[in-house]
Amino acid sequence: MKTAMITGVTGQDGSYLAELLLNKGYAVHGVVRRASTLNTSRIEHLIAESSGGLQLHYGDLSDSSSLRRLVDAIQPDEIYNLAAQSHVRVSFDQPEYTADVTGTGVLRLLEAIRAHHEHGGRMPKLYQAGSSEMFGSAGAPQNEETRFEPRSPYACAKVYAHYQVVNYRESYGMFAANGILFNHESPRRGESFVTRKITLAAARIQLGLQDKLYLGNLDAKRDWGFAGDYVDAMWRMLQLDEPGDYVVATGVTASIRDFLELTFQHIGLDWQKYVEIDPRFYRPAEVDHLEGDASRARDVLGWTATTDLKALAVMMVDADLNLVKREQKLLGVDELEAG
Ligand code: NAP
Ligand code: G4F
Repeated sequence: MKTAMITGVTGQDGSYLAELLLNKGYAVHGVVRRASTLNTSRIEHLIAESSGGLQLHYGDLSDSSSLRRLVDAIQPDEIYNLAAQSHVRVSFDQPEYTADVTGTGVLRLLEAIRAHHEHGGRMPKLYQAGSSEMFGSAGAPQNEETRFEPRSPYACAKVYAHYQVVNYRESYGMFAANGILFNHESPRRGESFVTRKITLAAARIQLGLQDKLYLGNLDAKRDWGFAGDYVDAMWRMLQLDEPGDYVVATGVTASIRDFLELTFQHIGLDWQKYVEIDPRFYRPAEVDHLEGDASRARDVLGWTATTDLKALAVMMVDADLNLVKREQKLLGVDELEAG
């Protein structure tokens, strides 16, 4: 049985990856940062179902001692570093914090692995969650040969992490792979990312709980895939004999307008009646066009995306309609009990 350690296990990708690895028979250890409210809602079902499967540990990418201690204690075969301050707009408000967690945090993890190995431990394989955001203003389509032209503190931090991974691979013979993943979404996507913000608002509008949806730039284009597909690519990268860097994408790009169209079409409404522009959601610098060329992932990993944008939008809206209906029902029950 293989042992995996996942940082960022409470996030969207962490939850899908933990499921995938548990299904493959791995012992899975997740790193959770301490919060004043529970942050394990996406993995609650895994903790309950998998006695001896998913085990959680406190740790933080800003705390090297916790990373070192966890690598020594868990002795993983594979480490998936998914933890990050992952919101691009927020990175403009918190640039130092983003650099520390999303950038230097990766260096701390690499050092924890190096120290573990130097003190007689096995060298685990490492997956680093890189991002298409690193391409920034580079022309589309983007692949592994495309120059990084980052346009946000988040993207700069990811570029730094990318090159540290390459450097540790070359300096210490570490098996460390950079995934360069394009946007991927799901019903578990954080509610402040644009796709989920749209599908949740559409569900609330449909059920009469919301009148307006305020958004920023509708012209940006993204290459959106399904998160469940993308964690499989992460796993495949660590099953190879040689480490490498891989773009993971659908190859199809669409604008925020297109996503609005698909989402509202599904519930039979005209998005233009509900959406208003709020400049608060504009960014100091925007990434206009992301469109990935994932030929290397197809040829070497045998990976391709299975879910197109329409299917993704429908999956997300339907999940949000169910979620909002459940919330309404619970509220009704509570009100009855209170009354
Ligand atoms: P996400 O939902 O925002 O999850 C981020 C995870 O990182 C959460 O578990 C979060 O914990 C954890 N985290 C944040 N700061 C931390 C810290 N200081 N120490 C330890 N853990 C910390 O992100 P995601 O969409 O799953 O993405 C996973 C990774 O892929 C991220 O590195 C992201 O930058 C990268 N990426 C994502 C996409 C995408 O489209 N989703 C594309 C390319 C790359 P809490 O739950 O406590 O907040
Ligand atoms: O959904 P977003 O916030 O995702 P963004 O900035 O592309 O970043 C995501 O994908 C990256 C991969 O390329 C990841 F590395 C990163 O961690 C994250 O998962 O914004 C998408 C687009 C942007 O152009 C933004 O300006 O949507 C535009 N947008 C328009 N109105 C909005 C809004 N974005 C957000 N979050 N909220 C809005 O109201």
